[in-house]
Amino acid sequence: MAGSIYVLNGPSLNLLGTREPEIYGRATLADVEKLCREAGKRFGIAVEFRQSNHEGAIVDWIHEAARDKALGIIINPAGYTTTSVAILDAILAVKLPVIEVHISNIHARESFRHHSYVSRGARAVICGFGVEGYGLAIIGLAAMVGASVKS
Ligand code: CA2
Repeated sequence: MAGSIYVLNGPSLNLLGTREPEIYGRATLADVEKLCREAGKRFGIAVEFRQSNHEGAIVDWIHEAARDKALGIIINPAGYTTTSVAILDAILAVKLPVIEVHISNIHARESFRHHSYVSRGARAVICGFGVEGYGLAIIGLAAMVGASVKS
């Protein structure tokens, strides 16, 4: 493998596919993990896939990604998007390329979902593509770090 990327998921995303399917679809987090591993494999990139309901755990994993010399981070901060200076500070500290992903189109939803602290530290933001956004983020991150499709 050419290297690894961390895919980090915030609070309640462990419930994906079991609640509010009209907003988030029917795919489970296990389906998203599979999608990410398959997308990474096309570029020879290994995927560290994590989910936590705790802000500090996500901060620790951002630090871990840097220690492990990961190629970059894809993060769906979920509810921490609009509150977490701590996650933003961790992203700014590690200097890895970060792509922020949201399953739903946060800009077409309640106004409190529109402002993201995380976006200030992200190289790109993807929202509204459903769980396919994770695959698109991996393609985008691979392009950013110069990884090409393996034959
Ligand atoms: O659209 C997204 O991916 C969000 O990051 C999801 C967050 C929400 O707070 C953001 O505004 C947008 C909510 C994640 C909660 O996950 C659930 C998944 C399935 C059912 C219920 C909650």
